[in-house]
Amino acid sequence: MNQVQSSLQQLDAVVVGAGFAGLYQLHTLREQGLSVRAFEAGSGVGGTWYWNRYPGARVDSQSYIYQYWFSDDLLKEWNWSERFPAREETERYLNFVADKFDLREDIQFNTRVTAATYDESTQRWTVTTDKGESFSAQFLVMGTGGLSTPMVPPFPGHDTFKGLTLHTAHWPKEGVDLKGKRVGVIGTGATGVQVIQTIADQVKHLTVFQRTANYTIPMLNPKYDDAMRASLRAQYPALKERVQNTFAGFDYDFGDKNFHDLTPEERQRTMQTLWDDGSLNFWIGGFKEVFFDEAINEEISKFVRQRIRERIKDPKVADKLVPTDHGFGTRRVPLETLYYEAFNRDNVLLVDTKATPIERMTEKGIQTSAGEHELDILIFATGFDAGTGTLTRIDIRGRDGLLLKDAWADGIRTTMGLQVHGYPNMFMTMAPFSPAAAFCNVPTCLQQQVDWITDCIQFVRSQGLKSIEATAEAEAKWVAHHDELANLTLIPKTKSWYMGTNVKGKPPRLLAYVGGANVYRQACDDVKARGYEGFTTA
Ligand code: NA7
Repeated sequence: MNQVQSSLQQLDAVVVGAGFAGLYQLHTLREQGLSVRAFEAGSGVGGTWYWNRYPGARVDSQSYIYQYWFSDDLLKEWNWSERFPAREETERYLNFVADKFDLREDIQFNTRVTAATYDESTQRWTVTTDKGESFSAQFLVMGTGGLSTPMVPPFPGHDTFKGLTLHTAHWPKEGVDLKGKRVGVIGTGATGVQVIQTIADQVKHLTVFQRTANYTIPMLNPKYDDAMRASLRAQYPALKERVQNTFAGFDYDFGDKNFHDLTPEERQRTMQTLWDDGSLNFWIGGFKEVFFDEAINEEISKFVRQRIRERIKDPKVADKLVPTDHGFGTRRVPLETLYYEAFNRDNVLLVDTKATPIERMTEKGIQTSAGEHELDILIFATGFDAGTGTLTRIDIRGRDGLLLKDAWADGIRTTMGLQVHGYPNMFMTMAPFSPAAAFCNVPTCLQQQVDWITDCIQFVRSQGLKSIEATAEAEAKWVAHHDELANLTLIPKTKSWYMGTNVKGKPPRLLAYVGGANVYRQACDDVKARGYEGFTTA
């Protein structure tokens, strides 16, 4: 160990982030007897559910599968109150987990990791924080989340606006009083939908700036009573198994249903049944052809368009809200509750920013090509630099000082989203080219990744080794496999954060592995079973 490193605090592992992945990773590594410290930029645990405090924030996965499976006690003790819990409940759950397993004592809050440098001579990472501290760790796990770097469009005149601007992911803890205010919302993705439907009847006037209309599914969100909870609890062992064996880590799956085998009547009936489930079942438990076959996708899209149109009073408004420029399911499908009814209100105005683009922000509000919209508050529901954004904003330097941002400049590469060649002993969760990056019920895929990382670290230590690293060959093979599958789907034909096209200058590339969470898990298990095939150890 060199002099500089030996003067640093020595740890076995550093975990970055205290959301779903970070909390579990801290727990599993500690259970193995490692000295671990987690760093979290927020003042509390929860990750996404800590930061995104905007009105109406809610989970689009059913609570009974949006949870940890590792502790029977936890499964017994935690009571979900409804099918799709609000942000506050999910944050409470993650706090409950942190308390139950005494995780806080090893989490340093209000601390952002700014740099991590690999030292080849010691085979250790030096991790630096914004508090000016540095730590030396053998292993580094980035639990930094896939949607944690918010994006605000660089509209000219931003600073001239005299009102309040807010990004949904940086919502103040103390809340914002929107009553009696003229509010603008830019963005109609999953976040915008939740904000708009929640605040429409609270504000004096709401102006929604929509660039792309989205397909949505109405959420069915019953409250749970003790009987319902008991019934779900009885299913937990089966559900724990089930979610690991489906395409997207949910309890529902495509199964054997083939759209082309059905008569038109059967198609309509099946679609209606899936629709009535009030969940993402219609999308990722429906027909797999939705991702591959343009004609079938169009038929399914038509069904959804009709369901949307019939709820909107003004046909001109409906023309704007009904998506026509892309196929259903090729971007994230939000669940909604009375979203379209919000646009039937007199105090809500929809502005189509493709027809009348936003030109600039002014002192009073937003100037589009058709005129000025005066606002007191402007909410940016404008999304994130997904997948890579958070990792490339940290000064991560692997072998030969190569900055991760530069390593990815000519194209993203990862080995199963878990490692990058040239960055030994560094692991990632929710990173590009794994299903966790987008096509998964996030806790299912994060637990699988954390378990794999934990086993891998255990393997290195038990063999008396110091490092493990994906080979360039294995990485190239995985990337080629990822790209091949991605290009078989319709997803690359549509602009979305899935493709990185929401970030200026980001080369279009499907971020998430589309082979299925089940297939991915098997691939990860196979690597492990073959003694970490495709990885070199030292
Ligand atoms: P998304 O899904 O990336 O949505 C961002 C929205 O903001 C989307 O409607 C964008 O329109 C819109 N946007 C972004 N920049 C602009 C500009 N310059 N002008 C007008 N409109 C703009 O982010 P979310 O936060 O809703 O959701 C992210 C994920 O979090 C979600 O998928 C869930 O998995 C949880 P566009 O569609 O690009 O035309």
